[in-house]
Amino acid sequence: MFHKILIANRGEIAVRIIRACREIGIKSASIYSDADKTSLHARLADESYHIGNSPAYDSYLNKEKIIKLAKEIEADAIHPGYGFFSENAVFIKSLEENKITFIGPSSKSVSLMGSKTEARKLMEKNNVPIVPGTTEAIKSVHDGIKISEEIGYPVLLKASAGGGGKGMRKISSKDEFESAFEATKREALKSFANDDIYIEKYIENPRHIEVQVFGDKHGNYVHIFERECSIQRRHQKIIEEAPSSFVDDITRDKITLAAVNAAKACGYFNAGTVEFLMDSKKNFYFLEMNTRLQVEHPVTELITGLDLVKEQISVAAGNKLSFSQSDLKINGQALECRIYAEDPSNNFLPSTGAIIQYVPPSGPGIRVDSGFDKGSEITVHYDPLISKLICWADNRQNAIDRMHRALSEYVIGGLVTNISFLKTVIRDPSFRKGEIDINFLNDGFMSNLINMEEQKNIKEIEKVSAIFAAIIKTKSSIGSLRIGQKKSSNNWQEQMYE
Ligand code: MV4
Repeated sequence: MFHKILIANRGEIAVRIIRACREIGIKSASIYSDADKTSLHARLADESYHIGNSPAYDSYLNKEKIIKLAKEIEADAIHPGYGFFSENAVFIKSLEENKITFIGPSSKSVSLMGSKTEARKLMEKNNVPIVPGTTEAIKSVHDGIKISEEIGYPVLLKASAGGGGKGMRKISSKDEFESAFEATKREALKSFANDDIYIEKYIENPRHIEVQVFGDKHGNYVHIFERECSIQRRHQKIIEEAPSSFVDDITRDKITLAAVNAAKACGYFNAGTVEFLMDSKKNFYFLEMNTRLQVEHPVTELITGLDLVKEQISVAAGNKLSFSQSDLKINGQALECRIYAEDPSNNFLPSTGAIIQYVPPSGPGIRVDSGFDKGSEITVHYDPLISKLICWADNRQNAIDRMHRALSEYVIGGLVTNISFLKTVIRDPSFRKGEIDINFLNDGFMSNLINMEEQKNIKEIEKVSAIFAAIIKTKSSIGSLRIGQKKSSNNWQEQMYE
Protein backbone atom coordinates (compact mmCIF):
# COMPACT_ATOMS: atom_id res chain seq x y z
CA MET A 1 0.00 0.00 0.00
CA PHE A 2 1.05 3.59 -0.50
CA HIS A 3 2.82 5.60 2.15
CA LYS A 4 1.75 9.07 1.06
CA ILE A 5 -0.66 10.31 -1.61
CA LEU A 6 -0.29 13.72 -3.22
CA ILE A 7 -3.65 15.16 -4.22
CA ALA A 8 -3.29 17.17 -7.42
CA ASN A 9 -6.62 18.92 -7.10
CA ARG A 10 -8.63 21.33 -4.96
CA GLY A 11 -12.06 21.95 -3.45
CA GLU A 12 -14.56 19.27 -2.55
CA ILE A 13 -12.88 16.45 -4.48
CA ALA A 14 -9.53 17.06 -2.76
CA VAL A 15 -11.36 16.91 0.58
CA ARG A 16 -13.10 13.69 -0.51
CA ILE A 17 -9.74 12.09 -1.27
CA ILE A 18 -8.16 13.31 1.98
CA ARG A 19 -11.01 11.61 3.88
CA ALA A 20 -10.43 8.29 2.09
CA CYS A 21 -6.69 8.50 2.82
CA ARG A 22 -7.32 9.17 6.49
CA GLU A 23 -9.69 6.23 6.86
CA ILE A 24 -7.21 3.86 5.20
CA GLY A 25 -4.28 5.30 7.18
CA ILE A 26 -2.31 6.75 4.27
CA LYS A 27 -0.72 10.20 4.64
CA SER A 28 -2.35 12.85 2.49
CA ALA A 29 -0.60 15.85 0.99
CA SER A 30 -2.54 18.66 -0.62
CA ILE A 31 -1.43 21.52 -2.84
CA TYR A 32 -3.02 24.93 -2.87
CA SER A 33 -2.71 28.12 -4.87
CA ASP A 34 -2.81 31.71 -3.63
CA ALA A 35 -6.57 31.83 -4.20
CA ASP A 36 -7.10 28.66 -2.16
CA LYS A 37 -5.42 29.68 1.09
CA THR A 38 -8.89 29.69 2.65
CA SER A 39 -10.12 26.42 1.10
CA LEU A 40 -10.83 23.36 3.23
CA HIS A 41 -8.44 21.08 1.36
CA ALA A 42 -5.52 23.29 2.33
CA ARG A 43 -6.38 22.75 6.00
CA LEU A 44 -7.59 19.18 6.17
CA ALA A 45 -4.66 17.31 4.62
CA ASP A 46 -1.87 15.93 6.79
CA GLU A 47 0.52 18.13 4.83
CA SER A 48 -0.27 21.15 2.69
CA TYR A 49 1.99 22.85 0.17
CA HIS A 50 1.65 26.19 -1.50
CA ILE A 51 2.13 25.37 -5.18
CA GLY A 52 1.89 28.72 -6.96
CA ASN A 53 -0.16 31.68 -8.06
CA SER A 54 -3.89 31.50 -8.59
CA PRO A 55 -4.06 30.79 -12.34
CA ALA A 56 -4.32 27.05 -12.91
CA TYR A 57 -1.34 26.91 -15.28
CA ASP A 58 0.87 28.09 -12.42
CA SER A 59 -0.67 25.79 -9.82
CA TYR A 60 -3.02 22.84 -10.38
CA LEU A 61 -1.98 22.55 -14.03
CA ASN A 62 1.75 22.92 -13.53
CA LYS A 63 3.04 19.42 -14.22
CA GLU A 64 6.71 20.15 -13.41
CA LYS A 65 5.96 21.71 -10.04
CA ILE A 66 3.62 18.90 -9.06
CA ILE A 67 6.02 16.10 -9.98
CA LYS A 68 8.94 17.88 -8.33
CA LEU A 69 6.92 18.27 -5.14
CA ALA A 70 5.81 14.63 -5.18
CA LYS A 71 9.47 13.58 -5.30
CA GLU A 72 10.56 16.01 -2.59
CA ILE A 73 7.93 14.90 -0.14
CA GLU A 74 8.29 11.23 -1.13
CA ALA A 75 4.72 10.73 -2.21
CA ASP A 76 4.45 7.37 -3.95
CA ALA A 77 1.13 8.08 -5.67
CA ILE A 78 -0.86 11.00 -7.07
CA HIS A 79 -4.63 11.22 -7.12
CA PRO A 80 -5.75 13.65 -9.84
CA GLY A 81 -9.42 14.04 -8.82
CA TYR A 82 -11.48 15.21 -11.80
CA GLY A 83 -10.59 17.94 -14.31
CA PHE A 84 -7.01 19.30 -14.28
CA PHE A 85 -4.63 16.36 -15.02
CA SER A 86 -7.15 13.56 -14.55
CA GLU A 87 -7.43 12.70 -18.26
CA ASN A 88 -4.06 13.95 -19.44
CA ALA A 89 -2.11 11.09 -21.04
CA VAL A 90 1.14 13.12 -21.10
CA PHE A 91 0.93 13.71 -17.34
CA ILE A 92 0.22 10.03 -16.68
CA LYS A 93 3.20 9.04 -18.86
CA SER A 94 5.47 11.38 -16.89
CA LEU A 95 4.36 9.73 -13.66
CA GLU A 96 4.96 6.30 -15.14
CA GLU A 97 8.54 7.44 -16.05
CA ASN A 98 9.08 8.89 -12.58
CA LYS A 99 7.86 5.75 -10.79
CA ILE A 100 4.99 7.57 -9.15
CA THR A 101 1.70 5.67 -9.30
CA PHE A 102 -1.17 7.46 -10.99
CA ILE A 103 -4.43 6.67 -9.20
CA GLY A 104 -6.41 6.10 -12.35
CA PRO A 105 -6.16 4.26 -15.67
CA SER A 106 -3.09 3.78 -17.91
CA SER A 107 -2.02 6.55 -20.28
CA LYS A 108 -2.84 4.12 -23.09
CA SER A 109 -6.52 3.79 -22.11
CA VAL A 110 -6.77 7.56 -21.70
CA SER A 111 -5.30 8.29 -25.16
CA LEU A 112 -7.45 5.64 -26.80
CA MET A 113 -10.63 7.15 -25.38
CA GLY A 114 -9.39 10.68 -26.10
CA SER A 115 -9.91 10.12 -29.80
CA LYS A 116 -13.65 9.87 -30.37
CA THR A 117 -13.27 8.22 -33.80
CA GLU A 118 -10.81 5.62 -32.41
CA ALA A 119 -13.16 5.01 -29.49
CA ARG A 120 -16.13 4.55 -31.87
CA LYS A 121 -14.15 2.06 -33.98
CA LEU A 122 -13.19 0.11 -30.89
CA MET A 123 -16.76 0.09 -29.55
CA GLU A 124 -18.19 -1.07 -32.86
CA LYS A 125 -15.78 -4.03 -32.82
CA ASN A 126 -16.74 -4.93 -29.24
CA ASN A 127 -20.53 -5.01 -29.34
CA VAL A 128 -21.07 -1.60 -27.84
CA PRO A 129 -23.82 0.22 -29.79
CA ILE A 130 -22.63 3.54 -31.24
CA VAL A 131 -24.70 6.36 -32.72
CA PRO A 132 -25.09 5.74 -36.49
CA GLY A 133 -22.39 7.70 -38.32
CA THR A 134 -18.74 7.55 -39.32
CA THR A 135 -15.77 6.07 -37.49
CA GLU A 136 -13.28 7.93 -39.69
CA ALA A 137 -12.65 11.64 -40.10
CA ILE A 138 -14.58 13.23 -43.00
CA LYS A 139 -12.19 14.13 -45.83
CA SER A 140 -14.27 16.57 -47.86
CA VAL A 141 -17.54 18.49 -48.05
CA HIS A 142 -18.54 16.19 -50.92
CA ASP A 143 -18.01 13.02 -48.81
CA GLY A 144 -19.75 14.61 -45.83
CA ILE A 145 -22.88 15.48 -47.79
CA LYS A 146 -23.05 11.99 -49.26
CA ILE A 147 -22.73 10.37 -45.84
CA SER A 148 -25.25 12.76 -44.24
CA GLU A 149 -27.80 11.89 -46.90
CA GLU A 150 -27.31 8.19 -46.15
CA ILE A 151 -27.70 8.75 -42.40
CA GLY A 152 -30.56 11.21 -42.83
CA TYR A 153 -30.71 14.79 -41.49
CA PRO A 154 -30.42 16.19 -38.91
CA VAL A 155 -26.82 15.14 -38.27
CA LEU A 156 -24.18 16.34 -35.81
CA LEU A 157 -20.65 17.25 -36.77
CA LYS A 158 -18.26 16.48 -33.95
CA ALA A 159 -14.56 17.08 -33.39
CA SER A 160 -12.66 13.83 -33.03
CA ALA A 161 -10.49 15.31 -30.30
CA GLY A 162 -13.49 17.01 -28.65
CA GLY A 163 -15.81 15.80 -25.93
CA GLY A 164 -18.03 17.17 -23.24
CA GLY A 165 -20.01 19.14 -25.80
CA LYS A 166 -17.16 21.21 -27.23
CA GLY A 167 -16.76 21.34 -30.99
CA MET A 168 -20.23 20.10 -32.04
CA ARG A 169 -22.59 21.48 -34.68
CA LYS A 170 -26.06 20.37 -35.72
CA ILE A 171 -26.90 20.35 -39.45
CA SER A 172 -30.54 20.14 -40.51
CA SER A 173 -30.17 20.15 -44.30
CA LYS A 174 -27.73 19.89 -47.19
CA ASP A 175 -27.58 23.70 -47.69
CA GLU A 176 -26.09 24.15 -44.23
CA PHE A 177 -23.41 21.51 -44.70
CA GLU A 178 -20.51 23.36 -46.27
CA SER A 179 -20.37 26.36 -43.95
CA ALA A 180 -20.95 24.18 -40.86
CA PHE A 181 -18.20 21.82 -41.98
CA GLU A 182 -15.68 24.64 -42.39
CA ALA A 183 -16.67 26.31 -39.10
CA THR A 184 -16.48 23.07 -37.08
CA LYS A 185 -13.08 22.27 -38.58
CA ARG A 186 -11.75 25.75 -37.76
CA GLU A 187 -13.02 25.53 -34.17
CA ALA A 188 -11.62 22.04 -33.72
CA LEU A 189 -8.20 23.16 -34.90
CA LYS A 190 -8.27 26.14 -32.56
CA SER A 191 -9.54 24.25 -29.49
CA PHE A 192 -7.87 20.86 -29.87
CA ALA A 193 -5.00 21.43 -32.32
CA ASN A 194 -6.59 18.71 -34.47
CA ASP A 195 -9.20 19.37 -37.12
CA ASP A 196 -10.50 15.83 -37.66
CA ILE A 197 -14.28 15.85 -37.57
CA TYR A 198 -16.84 13.06 -37.99
CA ILE A 199 -20.61 12.71 -38.41
CA GLU A 200 -23.30 11.22 -36.19
CA LYS A 201 -27.03 11.00 -36.57
CA TYR A 202 -28.64 13.65 -34.34
CA ILE A 203 -30.61 11.96 -31.55
CA GLU A 204 -33.68 14.04 -30.58
CA ASN A 205 -34.32 14.77 -26.90
CA PRO A 206 -32.33 11.87 -25.47
CA ARG A 207 -31.43 11.21 -21.87
CA HIS A 208 -27.87 11.15 -20.63
CA ILE A 209 -27.34 7.84 -18.88
CA GLU A 210 -23.88 6.77 -17.78
CA VAL A 211 -22.55 3.56 -16.28
CA GLN A 212 -19.90 3.40 -13.56
CA VAL A 213 -17.31 0.75 -14.34
CA PHE A 214 -14.29 -0.46 -12.42
CA GLY A 215 -11.36 -2.64 -13.39
CA ASP A 216 -8.29 -3.88 -11.55
CA LYS A 217 -4.78 -4.60 -12.86
CA HIS A 218 -5.55 -8.34 -12.99
CA GLY A 219 -8.19 -8.15 -15.71
CA ASN A 220 -11.28 -8.18 -13.47
CA TYR A 221 -14.17 -5.89 -14.37
CA VAL A 222 -17.45 -4.87 -12.78
CA HIS A 223 -20.11 -2.29 -13.47
CA ILE A 224 -21.65 -0.35 -10.59
CA PHE A 225 -25.00 0.44 -12.22
CA GLU A 226 -26.10 3.60 -13.98
CA ARG A 227 -26.56 7.27 -13.18
CA GLU A 228 -29.09 9.60 -14.77
CA CYS A 229 -27.46 12.96 -15.59
CA SER A 230 -29.93 14.62 -17.94
CA ILE A 231 -30.50 17.70 -15.77
CA GLN A 232 -27.72 19.91 -17.09
CA ARG A 233 -27.23 23.38 -18.49
CA ARG A 234 -24.68 24.09 -21.20
CA HIS A 235 -23.01 20.74 -20.53
CA GLN A 236 -22.70 21.48 -16.84
CA LYS A 237 -24.56 18.82 -14.86
CA ILE A 238 -26.71 20.15 -12.04
CA ILE A 239 -28.70 17.20 -10.65
CA GLU A 240 -27.72 13.54 -10.91
CA GLU A 241 -29.42 10.41 -9.67
CA ALA A 242 -28.83 6.71 -9.22
CA PRO A 243 -30.48 4.58 -10.35
CA SER A 244 -32.27 6.14 -13.37
CA SER A 245 -36.06 5.95 -13.02
CA PHE A 246 -36.23 5.37 -16.81
CA VAL A 247 -34.03 2.28 -16.88
CA ASP A 248 -35.87 -1.01 -16.30
CA ASP A 249 -34.13 -4.24 -15.32
CA ILE A 250 -33.80 -5.59 -18.86
CA THR A 251 -32.41 -2.30 -20.21
CA ARG A 252 -30.08 -2.17 -17.23
CA ASP A 253 -28.70 -5.61 -18.04
CA LYS A 254 -28.03 -4.53 -21.62
CA ILE A 255 -26.48 -1.13 -20.95
CA THR A 256 -24.25 -2.31 -18.11
CA LEU A 257 -23.02 -5.24 -20.24
CA ALA A 258 -22.19 -2.78 -23.03
CA ALA A 259 -20.29 -0.61 -20.53
CA VAL A 260 -18.21 -3.53 -19.24
CA ASN A 261 -17.45 -4.46 -22.86
CA ALA A 262 -16.28 -0.88 -23.43
CA ALA A 263 -13.94 -1.07 -20.43
CA LYS A 264 -12.55 -4.45 -21.52
CA ALA A 265 -12.02 -3.17 -25.08
CA CYS A 266 -9.48 -0.60 -23.92
CA GLY A 267 -7.81 -2.72 -21.23
CA TYR A 268 -9.18 -0.37 -18.61
CA PHE A 269 -8.31 -0.38 -14.95
CA ASN A 270 -9.47 1.84 -12.04
CA ALA A 271 -12.73 3.85 -12.04
CA GLY A 272 -14.28 4.86 -15.35
CA THR A 273 -17.61 6.00 -16.70
CA VAL A 274 -19.19 5.03 -19.99
CA GLU A 275 -21.60 7.71 -21.27
CA PHE A 276 -24.63 6.86 -23.36
CA LEU A 277 -27.49 8.68 -24.97
CA MET A 278 -30.82 6.90 -24.50
CA ASP A 279 -33.76 7.72 -26.75
CA SER A 280 -37.45 7.59 -25.81
CA LYS A 281 -37.62 3.92 -26.93
CA LYS A 282 -34.74 3.01 -24.62
CA ASN A 283 -32.29 2.47 -27.47
CA PHE A 284 -28.89 3.49 -26.16
CA TYR A 285 -25.74 4.62 -27.91
CA PHE A 286 -22.16 4.97 -26.71
CA LEU A 287 -21.06 8.62 -26.55
CA GLU A 288 -17.70 8.65 -24.84
CA MET A 289 -15.80 7.14 -21.95
CA ASN A 290 -14.67 9.35 -19.10
CA THR A 291 -11.42 7.96 -17.81
CA ARG A 292 -11.64 9.45 -14.32
CA LEU A 293 -13.57 9.54 -11.07
CA GLN A 294 -16.62 11.70 -11.72
CA VAL A 295 -18.14 14.55 -9.77
CA GLU A 296 -21.36 12.55 -9.33
CA HIS A 297 -19.73 9.37 -7.96
CA PRO A 298 -21.40 9.79 -4.52
CA VAL A 299 -24.86 8.79 -5.80
CA THR A 300 -23.36 5.44 -6.83
CA GLU A 301 -21.73 5.13 -3.40
CA LEU A 302 -25.01 5.78 -1.59
CA ILE A 303 -26.99 3.11 -3.45
CA THR A 304 -24.27 0.46 -3.14
CA GLY A 305 -22.49 1.21 0.14
CA LEU A 306 -19.12 1.25 -1.66
CA ASP A 307 -16.33 3.78 -1.19
CA LEU A 308 -15.14 4.36 -4.75
CA VAL A 309 -12.12 6.46 -3.76
CA LYS A 310 -10.82 3.80 -1.37
CA GLU A 311 -11.35 1.24 -4.12
CA GLN A 312 -9.43 3.45 -6.56
CA ILE A 313 -6.49 3.63 -4.17
CA SER A 314 -6.56 -0.11 -3.52
CA VAL A 315 -6.71 -1.05 -7.19
CA ALA A 316 -3.95 1.45 -8.05
CA ALA A 317 -1.75 -0.25 -5.44
CA GLY A 318 -2.19 -3.50 -7.38
CA ASN A 319 -4.87 -5.20 -5.29
CA LYS A 320 -7.68 -7.14 -6.86
CA LEU A 321 -11.15 -5.60 -6.80
CA SER A 322 -12.49 -6.02 -3.28
CA PHE A 323 -15.92 -7.16 -4.51
CA SER A 324 -17.38 -9.05 -7.43
CA GLN A 325 -20.41 -8.31 -9.59
CA SER A 326 -22.67 -10.64 -7.62
CA ASP A 327 -21.89 -8.75 -4.39
CA LEU A 328 -23.52 -5.61 -5.75
CA LYS A 329 -27.15 -4.63 -5.61
CA ILE A 330 -29.05 -1.38 -5.85
CA ASN A 331 -30.42 -0.18 -2.54
CA GLY A 332 -32.90 2.72 -2.67
CA GLN A 333 -32.43 6.01 -4.46
CA ALA A 334 -29.76 8.70 -4.33
CA LEU A 335 -29.86 12.27 -5.66
CA GLU A 336 -27.11 14.85 -5.96
CA CYS A 337 -27.46 18.61 -6.35
CA ARG A 338 -24.43 20.64 -7.30
CA ILE A 339 -24.26 23.83 -5.26
CA TYR A 340 -22.69 26.55 -7.40
CA ALA A 341 -21.71 30.11 -6.59
CA GLU A 342 -23.67 31.56 -9.49
CA ASP A 343 -26.71 33.74 -10.09
CA PRO A 344 -29.61 31.98 -11.85
CA SER A 345 -31.48 35.28 -12.25
CA ASN A 346 -28.49 36.80 -14.05
CA ASN A 347 -27.79 34.13 -16.67
CA PHE A 348 -25.95 31.99 -14.10
CA LEU A 349 -23.12 34.47 -13.81
CA PRO A 350 -20.48 33.15 -11.36
CA SER A 351 -20.53 34.96 -8.05
CA THR A 352 -17.36 35.57 -6.04
CA GLY A 353 -16.45 36.61 -2.54
CA ALA A 354 -16.19 35.29 0.99
CA ILE A 355 -18.60 32.84 2.57
CA ILE A 356 -19.63 34.68 5.73
CA GLN A 357 -22.26 32.27 6.94
CA TYR A 358 -22.21 28.55 6.41
CA VAL A 359 -24.78 26.10 7.81
CA PRO A 360 -24.90 22.83 5.89
CA PRO A 361 -27.96 20.58 6.13
CA SER A 362 -27.77 17.33 8.05
CA GLY A 363 -30.08 14.71 9.47
CA PRO A 364 -31.28 11.40 8.05
CA GLY A 365 -29.93 10.44 4.64
CA ILE A 366 -27.92 13.58 4.00
CA ARG A 367 -24.31 13.90 2.85
CA VAL A 368 -22.54 17.14 2.00
CA ASP A 369 -19.20 17.05 0.17
CA SER A 370 -17.88 20.59 0.45
CA GLY A 371 -14.61 22.25 -0.40
CA PHE A 372 -15.35 25.38 1.56
CA ASP A 373 -16.79 26.63 4.84
CA LYS A 374 -17.26 29.88 6.72
CA GLY A 375 -14.36 32.20 5.90
CA SER A 376 -13.51 30.51 2.59
CA GLU A 377 -13.36 32.64 -0.50
CA ILE A 378 -14.74 31.75 -3.91
CA THR A 379 -12.67 33.37 -6.64
CA VAL A 380 -12.86 33.76 -10.40
CA HIS A 381 -9.93 31.43 -10.98
CA TYR A 382 -11.72 28.07 -10.97
CA ASP A 383 -15.06 26.33 -11.39
CA PRO A 384 -17.69 27.90 -9.10
CA LEU A 385 -18.72 24.58 -7.49
CA ILE A 386 -18.98 25.12 -3.72
CA SER A 387 -20.23 21.71 -2.66
CA LYS A 388 -22.40 18.75 -3.52
CA LEU A 389 -25.52 17.95 -1.57
CA ILE A 390 -26.28 14.26 -1.84
CA CYS A 391 -29.20 12.44 -0.29
CA TRP A 392 -30.42 8.87 0.02
CA ALA A 393 -33.92 7.48 0.63
CA ASP A 394 -35.73 4.20 0.09
CA ASN A 395 -37.41 5.43 -3.10
CA ARG A 396 -37.28 8.33 -5.55
CA GLN A 397 -40.26 10.27 -4.20
CA ASN A 398 -38.86 10.22 -0.69
CA ALA A 399 -35.42 11.15 -1.97
CA ILE A 400 -36.93 14.17 -3.76
CA ASP A 401 -38.75 15.28 -0.58
CA ARG A 402 -35.59 14.80 1.43
CA MET A 403 -33.52 16.80 -1.06
CA HIS A 404 -36.03 19.63 -0.94
CA ARG A 405 -35.90 19.63 2.85
CA ALA A 406 -32.09 19.68 2.83
CA LEU A 407 -31.91 22.47 0.25
CA SER A 408 -34.20 24.50 2.52
CA GLU A 409 -31.85 24.00 5.47
CA TYR A 410 -28.72 24.96 3.58
CA VAL A 411 -27.47 28.45 4.45
CA ILE A 412 -24.60 29.96 2.50
CA GLY A 413 -24.25 33.67 3.20
CA GLY A 414 -22.18 36.27 1.41
CA LEU A 415 -22.53 34.85 -2.09
CA VAL A 416 -25.32 34.26 -4.55
CA THR A 417 -25.86 30.53 -5.01
CA ASN A 418 -28.13 28.34 -7.13
CA ILE A 419 -29.82 26.77 -4.07
CA SER A 420 -33.26 28.29 -4.63
CA PHE A 421 -33.06 27.46 -8.33
CA LEU A 422 -32.34 23.83 -7.41
CA LYS A 423 -35.44 23.84 -5.18
CA THR A 424 -37.51 25.02 -8.13
CA VAL A 425 -36.24 22.15 -10.28
CA ILE A 426 -36.71 19.59 -7.51
CA ARG A 427 -40.32 20.75 -7.00
CA ASP A 428 -41.16 20.61 -10.72
CA PRO A 429 -43.99 18.10 -11.39
CA SER A 430 -42.31 16.75 -14.54
CA PHE A 431 -39.05 16.21 -12.67
CA ARG A 432 -40.93 14.38 -9.93
CA LYS A 433 -42.50 12.11 -12.54
CA GLY A 434 -39.10 11.43 -14.06
CA GLU A 435 -40.09 13.07 -17.31
CA ILE A 436 -36.68 14.48 -18.09
CA ASP A 437 -34.23 14.66 -20.97
CA ILE A 438 -31.12 16.67 -21.81
CA ASN A 439 -33.27 19.65 -22.86
CA PHE A 440 -35.22 19.86 -19.59
CA LEU A 441 -33.56 23.11 -18.48
CA ASN A 442 -33.74 24.78 -21.87
CA ASP A 443 -35.88 27.79 -22.60
CA GLY A 444 -39.22 26.15 -21.78
CA PHE A 445 -38.38 25.52 -18.16
CA MET A 446 -36.54 28.79 -17.70
CA SER A 447 -39.33 30.98 -19.10
CA ASN A 448 -41.88 29.16 -16.95
CA LEU A 449 -39.95 29.98 -13.84
CA ILE A 450 -42.59 31.62 -11.68
CA ASN A 451 -40.04 31.69 -8.95
CA MET A 452 -37.56 34.00 -10.63
CA GLU A 453 -39.06 36.79 -8.53
CA GLU A 454 -38.38 34.80 -5.42
CA GLN A 455 -34.82 34.27 -6.67
CA LYS A 456 -34.42 38.02 -7.07
CA ASN A 457 -35.56 38.66 -3.49
CA ILE A 458 -33.10 36.13 -2.21
CA LYS A 459 -30.43 37.81 -4.27
CA GLU A 460 -31.15 41.13 -2.54
CA ILE A 461 -30.70 39.50 0.85
CA GLU A 462 -27.50 37.90 -0.34
CA LYS A 463 -26.19 41.22 -1.61
CA VAL A 464 -26.64 42.73 1.83
CA SER A 465 -24.79 39.75 3.28
CA ALA A 466 -21.97 40.38 0.83
CA ILE A 467 -21.61 43.93 2.09
CA PHE A 468 -21.31 42.66 5.64
CA ALA A 469 -18.76 40.17 4.40
CA ALA A 470 -16.67 42.96 2.96
CA ILE A 471 -16.81 44.88 6.24
CA ILE A 472 -15.84 41.88 8.31
CA LYS A 473 -13.05 41.06 5.90
CA THR A 474 -11.38 44.44 6.17
CA LYS A 475 -11.73 44.37 9.95
CA SER A 476 -10.39 40.94 10.77
CA SER A 477 -8.73 39.68 7.58
CA ILE A 478 -10.52 36.42 7.14
CA GLY A 479 -8.14 33.61 6.32
CA SER A 480 -5.38 32.71 8.69
CA LEU A 481 -1.83 33.48 7.68
CA ARG A 482 -0.73 30.22 9.24
CA ILE A 483 -2.16 28.46 6.20
CA GLY A 484 0.78 29.40 3.99
CA GLN A 485 3.26 27.14 5.73
CA LYS A 486 4.06 23.48 5.41
CA LYS A 487 2.42 21.66 8.23
CA SER A 488 4.23 18.68 9.67
CA SER A 489 1.12 17.35 11.32
CA ASN A 490 -2.59 17.73 10.94
CA ASN A 491 -3.39 20.77 13.01
CA TRP A 492 -6.53 21.97 11.34
CA GLN A 493 -8.48 21.74 14.58
CA GLU A 494 -6.38 24.52 16.04
CA GLN A 495 -6.93 26.90 13.17
CA MET A 496 -9.65 29.35 13.92
CA TYR A 497 -10.68 31.99 11.48
CA GLU A 498 -12.40 34.38 13.79
C1 MV4 B 1 -25.14 14.07 -29.16
C2 MV4 B 1 -26.44 14.58 -28.98
C3 MV4 B 1 -27.41 14.18 -29.86
N1 MV4 B 1 -27.11 13.32 -30.86
N2 MV4 B 1 -24.90 13.22 -30.17
C4 MV4 B 1 -22.99 16.65 -25.80
C5 MV4 B 1 -21.81 16.29 -24.97
C6 MV4 B 1 -21.07 15.28 -25.73
N3 MV4 B 1 -20.55 14.29 -24.85
C7 MV4 B 1 -22.06 14.72 -26.69
N4 MV4 B 1 -23.22 15.54 -26.62
C8 MV4 B 1 -24.33 15.27 -27.35
N5 MV4 B 1 -24.14 14.39 -28.37
C9 MV4 B 1 -25.87 12.87 -30.99
N6 MV4 B 1 -25.58 12.04 -31.99
C10 MV4 B 1 -26.66 15.46 -27.93
C11 MV4 B 1 -25.59 15.82 -27.10
C12 MV4 B 1 -25.90 16.70 -26.03
C13 MV4 B 1 -25.85 16.26 -24.70
C14 MV4 B 1 -25.46 14.97 -24.35
C15 MV4 B 1 -25.42 14.57 -23.05
C16 MV4 B 1 -25.77 15.44 -22.03
C17 MV4 B 1 -26.15 16.71 -22.34
C18 MV4 B 1 -26.19 17.14 -23.66
C19 MV4 B 1 -26.58 18.45 -23.97
C20 MV4 B 1 -26.62 18.86 -25.26
C21 MV4 B 1 -26.27 17.99 -26.30
